[in-house]
Amino acid sequence: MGAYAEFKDGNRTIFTPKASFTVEGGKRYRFRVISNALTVCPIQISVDGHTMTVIASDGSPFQPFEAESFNILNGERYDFILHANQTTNLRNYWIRARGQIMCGFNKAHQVAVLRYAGAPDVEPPELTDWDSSIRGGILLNPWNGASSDNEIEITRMRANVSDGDDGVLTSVPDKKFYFGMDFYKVDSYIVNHPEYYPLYVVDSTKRSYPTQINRISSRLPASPPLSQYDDVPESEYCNEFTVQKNCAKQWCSCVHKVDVALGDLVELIFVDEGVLREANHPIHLHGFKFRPVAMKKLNRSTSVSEVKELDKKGQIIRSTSRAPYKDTITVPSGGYVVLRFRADQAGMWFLHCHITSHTSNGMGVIVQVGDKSEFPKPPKNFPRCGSWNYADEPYDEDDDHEKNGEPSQPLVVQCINPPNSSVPQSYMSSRMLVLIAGILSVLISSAFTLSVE
Ligand SMILES: [Cu+2]
Repeated sequence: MGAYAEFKDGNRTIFTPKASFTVEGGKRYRFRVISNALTVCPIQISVDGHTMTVIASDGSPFQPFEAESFNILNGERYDFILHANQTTNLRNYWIRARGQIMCGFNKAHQVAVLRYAGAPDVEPPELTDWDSSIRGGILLNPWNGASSDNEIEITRMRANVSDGDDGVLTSVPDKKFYFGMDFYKVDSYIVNHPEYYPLYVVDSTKRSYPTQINRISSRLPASPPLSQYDDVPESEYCNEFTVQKNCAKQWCSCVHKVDVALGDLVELIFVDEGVLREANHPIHLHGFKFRPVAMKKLNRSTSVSEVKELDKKGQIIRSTSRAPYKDTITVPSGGYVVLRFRADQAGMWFLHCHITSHTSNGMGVIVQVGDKSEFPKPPKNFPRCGSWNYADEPYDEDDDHEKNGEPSQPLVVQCINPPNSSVPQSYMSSRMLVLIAGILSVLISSAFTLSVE
């Protein structure tokens, strides 16, 4: 896979071959790039000697935009047209992927070859190390908002279809949610234990703080709420309006959920408070394409109340036409992003940071759209899932559900222990991680695998 993966064959060292894309001079090629990065890892994509015409993101087209490079974050997809404009003195060029933030600590990078048909069969002469892979010029999608004229936020792209009359960009939202998020200095059961292994006993450089939204570490319910709505007690859910504790002082954990009516125009304002560390959280919404209508980094850190105040004063200017369609977007650290969508699909939709460990540690929220009577019905014999006590129901080989090749009754599998169980939260987290990682691995595939040289 990776050009830097090293194998030994006796005394010989073998590197895996580099990916190669052959083009004919004078033609245009569409490239589709997907990031399945797991950690905080915006990847800068560029092609030596060429610019890229970026035409779409997350499967939705926008007006073509010429750039020297773009950043792609976890779960995002970008489509660009490469004009193979070399027709004489043909040679080959590097296609580069350069990891940043946490991937920058180890200088993670990767290259592929843009091979011109008819060019000598040799690799490009330019260095391929991380430092040599910085590309200047116009950069699309800086992760902390634009800090120069060369940096262009994704919110500045323009959809290439007219807005229609759905009022998403122009009407007053029916529901508006502020989501403050960050790493927070609170003793959680996720990696610490307030009594046996509290946060303060860990060296300050090695602490792992819980990632939360509105100071809540979300957990997954014991049963899937879409297909088994009544199996999830209402008491498992909470949000900032219902939570009983002071979550700034005590760890708060529940199935984090907010409710909207079917057909509501919803506005989400994500604020990365940027308190403990500068990281970035690519936010992904299932079930809908949202319109990012505003994005700004305010300072090194900020707060929900500061952003609310700006909004009250009319200082958050929203796009009112042709905002692009996206389903994943990063939020500037110490800044905000404003997203709008029409909640026209009933169900339970997961909204979460696309960094795996952050999601499994609770940086997610369920958006319930509509009443359960409006939800689509699960198919007959759809597998069921829930808490299951082995002692209550020992396995009976004679009652094998695979008898005759068909399940005789809905399959019951154990998923996650209920909140009142004595099972430690860290155990629950690891199970959530497995579940979420499984979902993510189905949803996305890799375009580039980064390695450290
Ligand atoms: Cu995150």
